[in-house]
Amino acid sequence: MTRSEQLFERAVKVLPGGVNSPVRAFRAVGGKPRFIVKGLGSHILDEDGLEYIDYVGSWGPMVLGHSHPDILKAVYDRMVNGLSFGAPTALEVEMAEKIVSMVPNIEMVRMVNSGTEAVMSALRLARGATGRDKIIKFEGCYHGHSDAMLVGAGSGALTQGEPDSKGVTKGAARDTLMAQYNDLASVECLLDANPGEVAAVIVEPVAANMGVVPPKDGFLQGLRNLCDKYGALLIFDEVITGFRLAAGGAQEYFGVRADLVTFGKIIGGGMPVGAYAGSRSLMEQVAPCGSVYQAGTLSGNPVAMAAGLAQLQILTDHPEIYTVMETSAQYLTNHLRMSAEKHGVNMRVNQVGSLLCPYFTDTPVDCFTAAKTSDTEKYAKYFNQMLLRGVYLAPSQFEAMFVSSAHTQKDLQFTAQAAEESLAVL
Ligand code: KE4
Repeated sequence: MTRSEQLFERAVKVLPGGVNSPVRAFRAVGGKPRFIVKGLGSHILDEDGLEYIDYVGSWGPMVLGHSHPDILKAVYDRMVNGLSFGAPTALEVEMAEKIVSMVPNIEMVRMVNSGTEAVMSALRLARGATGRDKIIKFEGCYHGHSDAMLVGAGSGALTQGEPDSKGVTKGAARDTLMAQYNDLASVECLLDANPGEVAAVIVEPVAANMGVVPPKDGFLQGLRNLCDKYGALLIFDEVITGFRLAAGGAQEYFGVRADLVTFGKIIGGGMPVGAYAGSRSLMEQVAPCGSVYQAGTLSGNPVAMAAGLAQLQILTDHPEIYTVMETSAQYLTNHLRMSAEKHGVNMRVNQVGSLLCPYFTDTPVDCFTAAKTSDTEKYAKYFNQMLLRGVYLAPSQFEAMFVSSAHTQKDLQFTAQAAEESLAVL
């Protein structure tokens, strides 16, 4: 038995499925998960000494790669003075100021501890601010595991085929309406059918939990216009796209204004962090200055702030990183397409910025229905062939490949070669 297998045997006795988050269990791709012991730059090392080029990157946070020296130093320098106080620290102010300076259309931020918490809180604020109950989300989009969002959810829920989770009561799900991504008519139909009742439309500006599905031209602006017409708030869930597509996230990248924006992942630099942000008039409705309650023991934790701030500072100081990452993702996309064509494999590759996803289908993937035509069995074979060759991809068809600034030209060439060999034997 390998060390990972030994650890997994122990893990399944004390952790549901042997993991602390379902997608990590490799159930969609077969085999047993690799237990990771170290990360450096674009590479990770497992317990058996096997090294991989990492395209999961902790599902997005490691945009600069693993163990970036500036981030590690910031964490060390902070932690030697204490880990958590439950009292204000200067770092929380600096983090909020940093986010406000980087992201368009926001004046205030509240820090929380995960993307789930950020979304849950933003939805409560939208309902409190509008006095309306209903929320429109998109089938296949994932916004964390709060009850109201586990309806037609993507990511791990979709991976294991249960987009509607047990344990979510009818009452909790009743006010969640489902639209289709890239289909404005499906949104207007719901707004028309629920006049004066929709508090917000929440959307992933790039749907990165059904693989990677870009917004069609006009889709996001169309949502903006519909929200203005029907008096609903537009929430951009930027837990993935925030600070990844651009320093200002999807609002900057697509030039569309949201009313509330949620963040996670990158702003923590690898530590548990989430945030939601918006105008002063909206955010000052949050306790203690407003009547929308939200709280958290470790919200704004100084060590997490130190890690996140260090990462955001590097992104601010080196805007060229965004071009480098997009170019890297385009290189991989082009080589995947060429290799698939050469070996007669039905594959569509979607790419936006540093996000990409190969789908095993000959259908253009521009919506959730199309994403589901992908041959997930073939994806599993591809995943395992790549893993064998030292390339660590998402163990699910319905996740993104995350390119970082740490992926070198050598990594990209190695990955392209591994993909060529893998597709040849599918
Ligand atoms: P967390 O609670 O996992 O920090 O964030 C939830 C969330 C909210 N919104 C979006 C757009 C997200 O992608 C996520 C979480 N992303 C998944 C990966 N697709 C997390 C990985 C996992 O669940 O293990």
